Amino acid sequence: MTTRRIILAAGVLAAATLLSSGAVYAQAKLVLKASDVHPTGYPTVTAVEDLGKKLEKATNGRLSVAMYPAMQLGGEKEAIEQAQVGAIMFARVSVGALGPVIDDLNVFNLPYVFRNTEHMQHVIDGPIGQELLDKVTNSGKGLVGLAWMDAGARNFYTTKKAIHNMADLKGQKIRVMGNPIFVDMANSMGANGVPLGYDQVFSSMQTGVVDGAENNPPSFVFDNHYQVAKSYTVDEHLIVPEMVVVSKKIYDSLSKDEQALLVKFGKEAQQEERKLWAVYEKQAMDKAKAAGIQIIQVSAEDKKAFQAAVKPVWDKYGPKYADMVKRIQDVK
Ligand code: GTR
Repeated sequence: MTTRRIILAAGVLAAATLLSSGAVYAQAKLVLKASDVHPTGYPTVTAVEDLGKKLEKATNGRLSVAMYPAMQLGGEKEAIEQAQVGAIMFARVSVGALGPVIDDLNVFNLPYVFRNTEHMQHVIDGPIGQELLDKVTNSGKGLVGLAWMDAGARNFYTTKKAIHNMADLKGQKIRVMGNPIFVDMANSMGANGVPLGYDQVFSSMQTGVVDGAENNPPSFVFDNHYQVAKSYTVDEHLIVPEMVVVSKKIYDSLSKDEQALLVKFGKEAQQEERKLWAVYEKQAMDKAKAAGIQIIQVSAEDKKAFQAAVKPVWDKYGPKYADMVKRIQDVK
């Protein structure tokens, strides 16, 4: 155990002792910590903050949320671990980062599994979405799946050689999220996939450790990646939604009424974030254009080449999720 983990564990133990002492617990105010890699003003951050305001009002201040944005508590792997041990309540993370912890979610990490972002929204809003939230809750991994969040589609961006078609990816070192599916995806397209935490993306591009990365427009712009990567290629290889997971340890310590409030406000946060996302995505593209970023739209034909290239990824990971993939495809 690192010193930090020991301190965290000690804190959790102290909190648990306090919580179990009946009367104190009933009255005690509880500040629930939330972690997000994105800065203040980002849709996911605002949606969780607003959830916190509603919670505070509805519980007369007994519960409130303290947001730690902009990677103050580390990257997404760290956020998941902190929620698992009860050191924080909310981890808003990508399903890309959650897949290695809860394998059922990896079906959403298969390239081109969704036809478009609207299809993805219909899937997460429907029975499949609820089923996967429940899988998180019942996984025994110390997490409760509370809500989904939109994150648009992911595209490639590079610091030196712009990507007009797949051939331009050849040999380029591209940062991907820490999930083997994405490494294989990048490699199958001819690039070298380099898995790194989100906290390392900017500096790795700046120092030339990687030649580029891939992400949605808001992350590209509002996390400042566009200051080092000057071309952005719209190919939409991944549509990966995000989740707000909460610590099961803390969740279980709440009253049934409080849990119900959390679930209700979680559902509202999902819809609120979607509206904020649509505005933010457009703002990001406008800002990128205004900053002189070369925006490259891949042709329909080239997109087919990208899709064909990821066949080995589907051959390797797809069969396990065949039933679920079929159900996803059946969603209109
Ligand atoms: C962003 C996402 C983050 C994080 C990041 C990444 O789009 O909102 O949760 O997963 O991508 O690439 O690591």
